[in-house]
Amino acid sequence: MASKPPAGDPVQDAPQVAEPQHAAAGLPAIGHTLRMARQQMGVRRTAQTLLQVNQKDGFDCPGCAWPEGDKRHVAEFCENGAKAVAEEATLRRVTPDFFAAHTLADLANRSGYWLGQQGRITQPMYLAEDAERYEAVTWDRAFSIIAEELGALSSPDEALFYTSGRTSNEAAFLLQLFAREFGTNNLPDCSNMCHESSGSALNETIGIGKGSVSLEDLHQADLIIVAGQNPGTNHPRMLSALEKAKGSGARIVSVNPLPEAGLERFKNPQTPRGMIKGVPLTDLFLQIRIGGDQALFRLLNKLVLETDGAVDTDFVREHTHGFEEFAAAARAADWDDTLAATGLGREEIERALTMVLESKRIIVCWAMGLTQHKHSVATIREVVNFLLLRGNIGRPGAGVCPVRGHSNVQGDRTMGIFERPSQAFLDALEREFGFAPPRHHGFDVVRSIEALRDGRAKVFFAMGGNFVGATPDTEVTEAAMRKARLTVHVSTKLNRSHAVTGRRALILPTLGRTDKDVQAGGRQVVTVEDSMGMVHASRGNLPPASPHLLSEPAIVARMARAVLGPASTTPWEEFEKDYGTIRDRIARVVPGFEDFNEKIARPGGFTLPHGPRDERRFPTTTGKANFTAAPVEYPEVPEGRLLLQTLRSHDQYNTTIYGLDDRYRGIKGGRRVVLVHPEDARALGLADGAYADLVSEWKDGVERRAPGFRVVHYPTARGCAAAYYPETNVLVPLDSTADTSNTPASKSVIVRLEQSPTA
Ligand SMILES: Nc1nc2c(c(=O)[nH]1)N[C@H]1C(S)=C(S)[C@@H](COP(=O)(O)OP(=O)(O)OC[C@H]3O[C@@H](n4cnc5c(=O)[nH]c(N)nc54)[C@H](O)[C@@H]3O)O[C@H]1N2
Ligand SMILES: Nc1nc2c(c(=O)[nH]1)N[C@H]1C(S)=C(S)[C@@H](COP(=O)(O)OP(=O)(O)OC[C@H]3O[C@@H](n4cnc5c(=O)[nH]c(N)nc54)[C@H](O)[C@@H]3O)O[C@H]1N2
Ligand SMILES: [Mo]
Repeated sequence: MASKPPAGDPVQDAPQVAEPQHAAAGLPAIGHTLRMARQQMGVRRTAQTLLQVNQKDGFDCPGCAWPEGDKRHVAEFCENGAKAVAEEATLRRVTPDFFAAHTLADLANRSGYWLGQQGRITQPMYLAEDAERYEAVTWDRAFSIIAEELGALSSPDEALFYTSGRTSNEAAFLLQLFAREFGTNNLPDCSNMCHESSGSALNETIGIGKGSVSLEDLHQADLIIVAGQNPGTNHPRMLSALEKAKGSGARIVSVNPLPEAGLERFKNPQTPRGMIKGVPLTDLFLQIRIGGDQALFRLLNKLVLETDGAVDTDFVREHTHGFEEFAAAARAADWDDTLAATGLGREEIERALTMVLESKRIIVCWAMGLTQHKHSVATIREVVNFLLLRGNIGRPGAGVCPVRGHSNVQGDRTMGIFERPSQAFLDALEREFGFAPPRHHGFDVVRSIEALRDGRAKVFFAMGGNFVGATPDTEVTEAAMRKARLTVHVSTKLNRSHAVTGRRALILPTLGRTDKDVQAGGRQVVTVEDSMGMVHASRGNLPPASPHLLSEPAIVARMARAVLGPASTTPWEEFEKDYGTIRDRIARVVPGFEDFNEKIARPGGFTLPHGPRDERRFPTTTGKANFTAAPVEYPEVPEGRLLLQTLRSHDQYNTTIYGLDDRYRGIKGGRRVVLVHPEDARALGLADGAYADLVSEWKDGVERRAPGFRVVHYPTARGCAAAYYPETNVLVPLDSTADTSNTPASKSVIVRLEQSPTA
């Protein structure tokens, strides 16, 4: 299997390489922001939108899920947030004329970058069976096509309802309600590929799958460990919080195979001093081998256990379970094994230990560098062990901080977008809506692809996202998708999933965060939940991209009426008219949302309850915080092979490509690059500037190949390599997933590099 860059693309991928940078943000970031925003939106709209981002009466930034502080700056956005806004608020349009001019084959031959650059989709479009192109369709006809195909299934479990994490709470609640009334728990979501490992590990150990810290906690911490995360690109506003923490005396340890510019030094564009000089953020950089984190935390735990007075014995006695078994496993940790697993030196680990022992309040932040490996759940459990040992949970300045991706991915899960809902949630739905929801588990993302591949699923519906672009094993996934009878995408902009479709396909264009949402009941607001469990309102203020768009809640409500018919007693029409009526139901179904409508009327919203954070109450099966004692694992890489992580450049939002540069890493004008340590590259006979095919090796013996990557000699950890997603998703085998969470292991792919003549 080989995946080539699309041939029909006018944009040339020709990377130029300079030295990586050592600081993030500052003046150049502002210049980039405004230039890109003006290109997409023009001068007036740029001013109109950017000043509304993350303000208390404005809209929630469709970028990342990092929270807003209480005192907001007039420009409460970052370079990459502004790019996300500009992408959505663009003045470019994809009209029916566009689809008349571009056949499906043509679209399938374009890059994701090109597709995204065409602009906002303006009308519902339909691809009939065997048709060469999409044609405009009315909304009524679109819903009747969905009703026809769903009605023809032999079981509701042959339908899949995917959600990406930009969807509002209101739309997410309606979608899961509709799916369950229709009869299935097949509600895969982007979280399955993202923080599922965090949710799995945290649910089991502390009883709630969410982070336990607030922004205030970060500001008060003595030590912040940032592991497997690149905030300078993916959560730029987090740098301000780290800067503030440092100002109050915190120290920062970065654990990463790559030296990431944002963690080295931050130039805060909101302060004059910051803009010029910047502040160094990282005190200790542990350049770990990919997948070495569990071993690192296990050894630190052993060393803490062996230090007199280092363990918070009161906390351990009163609030935890399983200490003895864990301590026995930790005491068995071995220096040599750890040094081999991590690639670190003994002195570095000892320095980290000293910092840990000197710190009363510790926070560990992490993202995809910890969640996308085979042993991710065990790794995050070890992080929890580490925090529990010294009582670093449920008190100020301490705790777990999984930093979420999509702006409402956490909220979507709270609203019930989950293929394995709790019985308590289903009971509450049943009580409130008077139907019997299905009780058996549904399919997650990987199982959905398998079901499509094996003909067990036939209709695929997506509330946002780019399923075929974001999922692993691109060729397998695309073939699976093409077997579907109907694929439906509720989207703002074009992407690969509109070009690789089932036998029939629909594109349903929708309002984005920045668009004004007016329904029969007046102007609507929606709500979102950030990475720290704060729920607040979001109000778009721009005239919608086209008069034909429907909001996400309206689309679900109308689909539900067309599919379920008069048999459904759910007031779908009311819901569409006035989202306040949806929130009234959420208030009665989801704990923590009592008086929802009143609470979001307050500026800044409200914080959801969190047992471990608020009162050291751990709603686990043991009623305590659980220590765990999994065997230590780390990837073993055969001779002559490298361990590849697939990650984000500075100019993309997941599969949405903003541009071809990765400024902080010194890459310009191209994305097909592979970053390799100079000595590893030399050992493989690959000069800087040589071209190579990336070939993944997996136990099924199938060859997965991504051709034509420019080799860049780069200071990554030894034995490791890095290349961008989604170009490399073709290399990630569908069944290479994390234990328990089933998240694709897209940060540990064993590859060989085969020299190729050129790009
Ligand atoms: N601008 C922008 N913002 C975004 C996104 C975007 O694409 N663009 N995506 C959003 C989403 S959905 C998400 S989930 C987040 C993603 O945010 P991140 O997780 O920061 O994103 P990645 O680029 O996947 O970076 C993973 C980081 O982990 C490191 N890493 C890889 N493997 C390991 C390992 O084994 N151990 C350790 N310690 N580190 C490792 C990598 O070097 C890299 O620094 O960002 C969100 N925000
Ligand atoms: N190899 C590899 N694969 C990965 C990852 C990785 O690190 N490596 N990361 C994984 C992670 S963390 C994630 S979260 C997933 C992301 O997976 P997805 O969330 O499915 O992908 P996105 O690229 O974020 O989706 C972009 C599309 O969303 C649509 N969209 C944007 N805004 C809106 C809106 O307001 N409403 C609607 N209805 N649609 C909208 C647009 O049409 C746009 O093209 O990818 C995963 N895949
Ligand atoms: Mo994500």
